Amino acid sequence: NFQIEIDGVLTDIESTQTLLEKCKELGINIPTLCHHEDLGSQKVCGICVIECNGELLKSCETYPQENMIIKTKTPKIIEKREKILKDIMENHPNDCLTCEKSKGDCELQNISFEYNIVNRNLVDIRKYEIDNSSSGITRNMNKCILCERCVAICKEVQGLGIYEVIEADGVKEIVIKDGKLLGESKCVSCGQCIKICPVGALTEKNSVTELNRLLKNSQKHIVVQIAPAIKHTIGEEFFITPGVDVTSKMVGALKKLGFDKVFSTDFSADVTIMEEGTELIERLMKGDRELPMFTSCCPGWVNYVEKSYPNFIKNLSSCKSPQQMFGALAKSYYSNTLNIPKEDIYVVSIMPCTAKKGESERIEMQENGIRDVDLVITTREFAKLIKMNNIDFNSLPDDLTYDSFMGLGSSAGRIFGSSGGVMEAALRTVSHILTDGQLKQIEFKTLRGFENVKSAEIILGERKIKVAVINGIGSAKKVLDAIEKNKIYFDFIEVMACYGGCISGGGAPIPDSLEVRKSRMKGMYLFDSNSTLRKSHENIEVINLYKNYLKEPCGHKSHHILHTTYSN
Ligand code: HC1
Ligand code: SF4
Ligand code: SF4
Repeated sequence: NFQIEIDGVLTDIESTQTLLEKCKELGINIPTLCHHEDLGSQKVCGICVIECNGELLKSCETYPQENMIIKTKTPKIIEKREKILKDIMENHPNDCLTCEKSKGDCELQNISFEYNIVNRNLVDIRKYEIDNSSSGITRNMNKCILCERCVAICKEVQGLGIYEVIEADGVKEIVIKDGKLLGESKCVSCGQCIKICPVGALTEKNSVTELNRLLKNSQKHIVVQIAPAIKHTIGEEFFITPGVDVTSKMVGALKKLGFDKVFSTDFSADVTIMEEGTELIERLMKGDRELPMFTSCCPGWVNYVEKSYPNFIKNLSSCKSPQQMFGALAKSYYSNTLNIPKEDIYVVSIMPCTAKKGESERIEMQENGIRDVDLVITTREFAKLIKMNNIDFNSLPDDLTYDSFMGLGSSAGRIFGSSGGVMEAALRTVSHILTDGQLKQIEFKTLRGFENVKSAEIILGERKIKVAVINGIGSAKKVLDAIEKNKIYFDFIEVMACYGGCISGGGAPIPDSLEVRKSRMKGMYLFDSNSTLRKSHENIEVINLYKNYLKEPCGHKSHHILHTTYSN
């Protein structure tokens, strides 16, 4: 360890700590455009310079030495940062007013504001075609500032490596490997690169403009479902602490926006548990289908299996995701019960996920041209919709609930949004069935949290089952390789493509640091521990669905409406 001087104050610093890390710890603001706490490798932008014994050094790659005297805001530093920002701005389009990352999510805009740098480009400097080939992501390389964060997160965290850096004649570019468009590549649409891109070069495909128009003009009966994670994250867009459940305000906003019915995906998550739990028991008992069974609710994960590990397609549960189950039930059960033709019903989803857009467009998720889910917006787009319509979110009432009869969800359905939650919800119901209600355990805490791979052995009546929960595509790859080589065995595996589960989805509010994600997860489990309805099979709206319509889980009608097939 060393003792060094930073801005005139003596401080202790570990030899392995960079000066950037130390300054952040001391609360000294050092701007960064390429460095990010989730990543390690890229050190390219240079804006984090500090003065060390009179010399300018990048703080992200400088480690302490004897007798260091550090200054963090001298005229020399400011001049260097201004120069870097001006160079970037000279090559940056001047369309901040319409940029998706405007209003706080663009780090370049925020830092430029702080350093009083104005983008004065009057000519159109665009040279790249905008890549709209992906169902979930728009890639506009005209805005790219070459920070390499997208390259790093996709390779280091997600284990995919869709992007690469190339350099020719001194010109650097970020491209998709093999010269492909994003939609043609093995990208799973997880959207993690969108959240980490400091500018508007990577954004979700915009569906909010279309939805806003529809809400004002359409004659259709428009129903909306809200994913579990939204309830604990949308508040952040309105300065509410991460994790706080803002269900009532959200319902209030959706009513004001003109939706005919406001429902919850927690309801169809409970239905998923009935179907997936039954499917698991069938696979375990009959032994005639492949184990392990994988959850199928995360479309990023399903995309990954289809594109990169097709041998495991047979292991995916045949259940549609809760989003799609909701849509399919809206166009059958709901349509029949209220006598509204399904052609006249328009289903909107609010999801924390960019891959959900593509899931809703799949050919398997429609019948005779009628889609289960008609349009998906992300959490960030939902916030935009509220702001576009001048709704004061914080002043909305605190006593509103969802409409019946597809609005009630158990807290098992709610915890779907956190890594480990789908597994825990399934175990609550599967254990009830297999032990005739004898196993009283509700909480499976070893399966919660941010560890890459969590596992447990659970005795259910006569049988011991081995389960695992996987956080992120990068970790899934390692487990799949080990299963293929017969090095490990599991009966049932939950996989979520995003680190922490849907609370960290590609459509979540920005920024979503680990600290923010932890608060979101905590909020979700707090809701669960305070709930009096903690098991999917005890949800009265689900019981009524089976009594009045489906008859039994995995029965004939369920198979037709709620189950699916995969392709490669
Ligand atoms: Fe999810 Fe799911 S939990 S996938 O994370 O199974 O997106 O929140 O809606 O469908 O319920 C997302 C969240 C969501 C589905 C459920
Ligand atoms: Fe990689 Fe996910 Fe971005 Fe696709 S969406 S490029 S898989 S990080
Ligand atoms: Fe950085 Fe975004 Fe460009 Fe990727 S696309 S290099 S994250 S600016």
